[in-house]
Amino acid sequence: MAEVAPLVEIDRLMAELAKLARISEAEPPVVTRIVFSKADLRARAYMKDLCRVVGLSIREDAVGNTFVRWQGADPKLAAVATGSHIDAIPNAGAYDGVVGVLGGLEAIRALQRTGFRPRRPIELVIFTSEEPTRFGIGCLGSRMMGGVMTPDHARTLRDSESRSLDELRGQAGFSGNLETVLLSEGHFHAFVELHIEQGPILESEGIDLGIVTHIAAPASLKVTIEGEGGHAGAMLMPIRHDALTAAADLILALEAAAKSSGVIDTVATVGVCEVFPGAVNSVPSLVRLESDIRDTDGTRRDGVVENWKAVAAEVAARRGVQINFETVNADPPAICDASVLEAVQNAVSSAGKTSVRMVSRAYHDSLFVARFAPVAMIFTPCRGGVSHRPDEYASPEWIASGVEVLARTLANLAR
Ligand code: HGY
Ligand code: MN
Ligand code: MN
Repeated sequence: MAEVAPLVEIDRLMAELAKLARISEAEPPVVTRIVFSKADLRARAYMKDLCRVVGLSIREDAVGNTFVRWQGADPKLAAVATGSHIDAIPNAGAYDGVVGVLGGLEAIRALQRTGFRPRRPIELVIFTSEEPTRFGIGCLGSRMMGGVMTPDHARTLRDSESRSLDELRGQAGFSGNLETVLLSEGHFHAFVELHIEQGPILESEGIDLGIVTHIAAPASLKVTIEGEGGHAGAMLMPIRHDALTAAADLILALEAAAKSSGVIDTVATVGVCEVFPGAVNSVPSLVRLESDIRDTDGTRRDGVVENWKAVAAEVAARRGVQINFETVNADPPAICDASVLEAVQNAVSSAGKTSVRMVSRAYHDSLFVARFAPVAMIFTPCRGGVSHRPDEYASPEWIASGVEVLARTLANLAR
C-alpha cells in the first residue's frame, strides 16, 4: 500500500504554539498553567476550537481528559491514539507536552490534507494534570484511565488550599462519575506520544529523533521533620533540635544515595522545602520536604529510598527529631511495545530521518497508558536539553520532523 507523505504546515503549528504559550498565569516568555486554573481552562478552550475547525469530535471525561476523534472507516475498531498534556508547572516553557498535543493535531491535519482515510479512528488525547503541581502527584488523568489511581483515592486529593479534586473539576465544568474515567485493556489499538527530549542527547549528537524504548520509574515521597522551636538568641546550640539542620543532613544524604547507586540512571531531587515558623530569629521546629526519586530500574530506585530512610533514622536519633516518610507514588518503569516501536522505526525510515533508541528519564502519560495499551514515544531534540524553564526551546525543523514521523506512524497503525 502506498506510503502516505504528509506535509507538515510548521509555520501554522509554530504560530499556534506561540499563541498557546501566551495563555499563562505568568508574563511571557514564562508559562505557568496549572490544571483547572483560568489559564488551563482558556488553553483547553483554544485547543477545542482548533480541533473543531477540522471537523474532529470532542469528548471530555469526568476529570477533564479530552478525546479528539478523527472517525475511521470502521468506527467500531479500537482507535490509534496520540497526545500529551498542556498543563505546565510554574516558571515553565512553551514546549513540554504542547509539542505532543499541537503536534498530534497537526499530524492529523497533515494526513487529512493528503486525502488519507484511516480504517481505525485516530484519536488525539489531551491528558488532564500531567504535572504534579496541583495535587502533588503527576499524571492524574492517565493514572485514572489506567486504574493506577482509584476513584476513591482521587476523591481524597487536595491542593495547597485544601480544595478537592471534585470541587475543582466541578468548577471547571467536568462532572460525571469518576468511575467512568477507567479505560479497558485494548481501548486503544496503540498509543504514540510525541514529546521534547528534555535532555541533551539528540541535539548534541545531531540526531533528528529519539525512539523511546523505556520510561523511567518515578517515585515521590513527602518527609516531615519535627524538632523543637525556640528563640534564635536564647536557645544555646547544645540543647537544640533544629528541624532545618536535620533536613539539610537528609537532603545531602538523598543526593549521596543517588550518586552512589552505581549507575548514571539514578536521579533524586528535593524540590520542595517548607520551613516553620519561617522567622529569621526562630529555630525551625518543623520542615516539610517533597522528594522525587527516579531510575530506569524500579528495584534500584527502591534501594535508594531504603538507604535514605536508614540514614534518616540515624539523623533522627543523633539530632533528637522525629522524621516521617509518606510515599506519594512509586511507579514501575514502562517498556514500550515492540510492534509500535517498529511502526515508528518504519516511519522514521520512510521520512528519511535519523534516530536513536533511548530511555525517557522524564515521566509522561505514556507511562500509565502502557498499563492498558501498547505504547511508544517519539522525542524531538530540545535546545541544551533544557526543560521546565522559560528558555525551553525546540526548533521548527525539529518539531516538523517529529510531527511528520508521528503522522506516518499513525497512518501505518490506522490503515
Ligand atoms: O516530571 C516529569 O518527568 C514530567 O515532566 N512531569
Ligand atoms: Mn513536565
Ligand atoms: Mn511533559
